[in-house]
Amino acid sequence: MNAPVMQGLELNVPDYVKNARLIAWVADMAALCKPARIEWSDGSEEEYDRLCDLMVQAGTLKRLNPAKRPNSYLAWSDPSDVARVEDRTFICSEKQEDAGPTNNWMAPAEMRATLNPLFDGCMKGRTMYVIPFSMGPLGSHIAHIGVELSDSPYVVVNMKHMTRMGRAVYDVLGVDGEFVPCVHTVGAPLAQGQQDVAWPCNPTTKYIVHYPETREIWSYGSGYGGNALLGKKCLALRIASIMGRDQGWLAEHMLILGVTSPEGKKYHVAAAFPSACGKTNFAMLIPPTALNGWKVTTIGDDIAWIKPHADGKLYAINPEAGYFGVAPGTNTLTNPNCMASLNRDVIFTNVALTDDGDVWWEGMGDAPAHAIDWQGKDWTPAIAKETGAKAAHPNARFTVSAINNPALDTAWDDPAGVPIDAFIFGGRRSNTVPLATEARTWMEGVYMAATMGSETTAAAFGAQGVVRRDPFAMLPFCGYNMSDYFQHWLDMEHKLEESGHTLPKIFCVNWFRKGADGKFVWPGYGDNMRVLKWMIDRIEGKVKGEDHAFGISPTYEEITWEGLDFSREQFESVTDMNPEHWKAELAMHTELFQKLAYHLPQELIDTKGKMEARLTQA
Ligand code: SAT
Ligand code: MN
Repeated sequence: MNAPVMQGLELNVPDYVKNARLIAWVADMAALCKPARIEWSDGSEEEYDRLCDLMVQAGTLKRLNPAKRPNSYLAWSDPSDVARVEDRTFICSEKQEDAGPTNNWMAPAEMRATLNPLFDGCMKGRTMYVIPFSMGPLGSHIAHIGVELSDSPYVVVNMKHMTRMGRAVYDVLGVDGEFVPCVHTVGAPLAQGQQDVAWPCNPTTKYIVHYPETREIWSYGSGYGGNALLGKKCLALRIASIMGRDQGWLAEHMLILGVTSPEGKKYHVAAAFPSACGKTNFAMLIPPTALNGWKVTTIGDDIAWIKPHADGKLYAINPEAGYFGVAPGTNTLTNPNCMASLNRDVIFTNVALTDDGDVWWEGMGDAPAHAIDWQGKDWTPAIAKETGAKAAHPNARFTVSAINNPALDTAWDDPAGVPIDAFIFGGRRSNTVPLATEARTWMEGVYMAATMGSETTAAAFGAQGVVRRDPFAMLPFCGYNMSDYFQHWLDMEHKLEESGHTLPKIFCVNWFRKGADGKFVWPGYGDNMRVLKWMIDRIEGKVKGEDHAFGISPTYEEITWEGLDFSREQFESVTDMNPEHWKAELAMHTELFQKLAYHLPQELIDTKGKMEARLTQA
């Protein structure tokens, strides 16, 4: 391909890039964004090292002590740019009803008229990187390709961990293959000779925009996480949920686990939890020694794409290739596999720098006597005590490739995916919701997921202990009207049954019930294997459980207690159905349903009616 030249800017298309639509789009976007140069990212180690060196020189990254954390870096973001910005995230469908009441909406023409002037010249003085990536194993029939244009080298190196990124994607894309175009800018053009800052971003203007009809993503003003790594929440959830609706599959905010029994039989579960519910811990769970012989392996920690297959099963892949996880609270007790994953080849963002060139965060273990906090200030335990200053930002992250995880499932990269035996939904609830409940029907399972709530933690939302409804843990990630999404899940049952599919069982869990003393009753972490085992016993028809208004829960005798001192009374306190609490709970479901009234499936209202009737009988 000859390199077209525009305004003195070389497009520099490598000869292995043959997709005409891609080249034309890059040319259009370059003409709009006016970068100083264009680089076609090849995803090589050489490129990764070169960009990291560049960012070390620019002050964006600090190289950590190679004796402590080989090949690892630390980034400190601008204090105004530390998390996804839900209130700046938009679904720009033609009709507002199609975005639904849970999404911010603007008409596409109006949004384009807003964004065009912002993007005009937005990359001046910077490099535009062309980042090709596959969400899912390269060439998998479940996978999809995206190409992100970004003026952030931090995005390039993060995308290398988080996706299958680089040259090989072009072979799959070919001459006329489809891709989702994703444009990202930090929104901080550089004037001639202007000195750059360590973390460029736009402190006042941010837009994370999705166009469902044309399947495009435009992101302006932030360099952080899901605002900037557009393969993750933007493509793999918001845009993919729309593709799933149109094409008959599911894009879900779910981790995927392999669970192998002592007899060597393997099961796969996909589980959805809102933020701050220990999703990464569950994805890397180590069973207690007493449950000898059970093994848990990770396929994915955050997102699942699930498609029906001709053999009658639902197959899931993890569209990602790495983990962008929350660091604070992670330690060798809560998640030893995760800590082992972080030994080398990691990009840390917004954790503290210790005096010996390593990292530290709250909840990692013994505090260092001195560190530099995520804002570059001196930090000591005494300062923390006096001022409350955090060494690490509560949303501080690590970016690491999945291959670093010692518990990685051998099938994690299998293009065919893994067959799903059960779905699990769970929130953080100090009361009301039992430890584990099986839905008697698909319908009941959809109801559980649709009405799922979770108590907010101070870190995430300011107020603590308020129940926030988070249907399917998809509240900020569903790219279309939430009630239509419920309908899509309900329709799946009939479609799958008609085509001879076996439906996975659906369970609801709650690890977070508190006792009268305000403390968690259930030990959680590795002991959650006891609940997983009960679910598998249910799948195998080995146990009956106990039927109640919400579904079927385990009896005390049905849980394996070896190696854990957990009394019948304690078990009661994490499983009982308090009628007063459930009355309040159903009132909150009513409120949610009122909010989601447009297109809300009547079956959900009927299911609620049945639960109410049963609760008043009891
Ligand atoms: O920043 S991400 O969207 O990647 C993670 C999250 O906020 O859930
Ligand atoms: Mn997530």
